[in-house]
Amino acid sequence: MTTIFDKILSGEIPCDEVFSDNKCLAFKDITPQAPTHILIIPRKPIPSLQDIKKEDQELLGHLLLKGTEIANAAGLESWRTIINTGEEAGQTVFHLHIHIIGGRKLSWPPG
Ligand code: IU
Repeated sequence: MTTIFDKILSGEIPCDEVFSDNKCLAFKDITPQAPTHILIIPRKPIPSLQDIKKEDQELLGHLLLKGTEIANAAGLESWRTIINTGEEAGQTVFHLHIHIIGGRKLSWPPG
């Protein structure tokens, strides 16, 4: 199924790009929940963490490593890394994405 993130990856829909390589794209969330709110998405169209395979292990590690690099480049000392999985957990776009959220005090537990 094609999602809006596929259209962002193809360039059909613009984004505020933060980082890009041959495995992933990072861009600013269109509805930021904090001063820094960046999404990291794989170029591979994996719908959610429910769908990951053993073969995706290296890609997932790559996304997390890039998340830390991107958070550091944004000047964050603290941040939250979130992957909503499934509708009840708040997933609205079914193309795997990692939220990097920071720049303000974050409360716990999440809603
Ligand atoms: P979620 O984990 O599936 O709820 O996150 C989807 C995010 O994608 C959410 O934070 C939206 O604001 C964000 N987003 C976006 O950045 N650009 C878009 O065109 C759309 C959603 I649609």
